[in-house]
Amino acid sequence: MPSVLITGATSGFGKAAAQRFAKAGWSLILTGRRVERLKALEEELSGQVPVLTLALDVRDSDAVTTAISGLPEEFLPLTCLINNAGLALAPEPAQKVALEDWHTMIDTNITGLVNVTHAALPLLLKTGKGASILNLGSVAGQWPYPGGHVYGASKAFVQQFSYNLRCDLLGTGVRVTDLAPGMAETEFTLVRTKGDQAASDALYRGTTPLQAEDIAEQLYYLATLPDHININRLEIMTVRQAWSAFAIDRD
Ligand code: NDP
Ligand code: 8X3
Repeated sequence: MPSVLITGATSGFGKAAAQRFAKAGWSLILTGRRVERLKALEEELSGQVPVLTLALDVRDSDAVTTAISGLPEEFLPLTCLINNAGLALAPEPAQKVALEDWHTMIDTNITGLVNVTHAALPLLLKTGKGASILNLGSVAGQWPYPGGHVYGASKAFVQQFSYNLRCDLLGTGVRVTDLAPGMAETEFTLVRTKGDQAASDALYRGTTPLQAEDIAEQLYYLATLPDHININRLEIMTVRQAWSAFAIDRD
């Protein structure tokens, strides 16, 4: 039975991915900080497949290394790592943002992602052919927009780190993909606005954002491609989102 390790499984894409992979019979290793949500997901899915929940902050490299290097045999070989845990904060212009918010994004989206990757790599290499690392990037990693500052830059890191990993993993059979979604309705905007439900609802109102299940379907597709295929980057948007014109400062 293949197994998948999903970071940030307590909400949004991670939770939907857990449900999608469970439907296909994969063993699940689910992580996140909110223990009650992990337990609820375990209760929901453990009737279908083996589920291991690990309460983990991806920023804590010692905890990450200990947890992943100590995975029980029942959950090995590890076939897929989904580096999904991440967040945006502070939608205000850069000059108005608290430094702490920038640090939190860097610590989670960059340091957390490399912590988990470093810990899981030996297991994925052992699996070899058919194994995958699926990194959640974002359209914000390639396309700048006001208020994107460190969030977009952290997702640009995810893209380049994914590509560079591909170079080093050449010949091992391990695939790496930067999956870059556009606007998707999850708790993402609630987190970004520090709990402003009205702002979150307003962003998604009157349009058709991607849903978490849409991204889970892409993750499952990427993880189950024939083992000689590597999709390097997959950018996906709702048809109701597109780029906009350059902004111009005028007198
Ligand atoms: P959610 O806020 O719904 O989910 C984020 C998940 O990340 C939660 O499960 C949360 O779990 C986890 N997480 C956050 N910080 C940490 C941490 N320090 N340690 C461990 N887990 C953490 O957002 P999405 O599902 O939308 O986002 C998932 C990923 O997709 C993120 O990387 C995001 O940047 C990216 N993305 C989102 C888009 C969108 O529009 N929604 C578009 C493009 C990319 P907990 O709080 O329990 O720790
Ligand atoms: C989240 C999508 O458009 O808010 O990564 O940057 S967007």
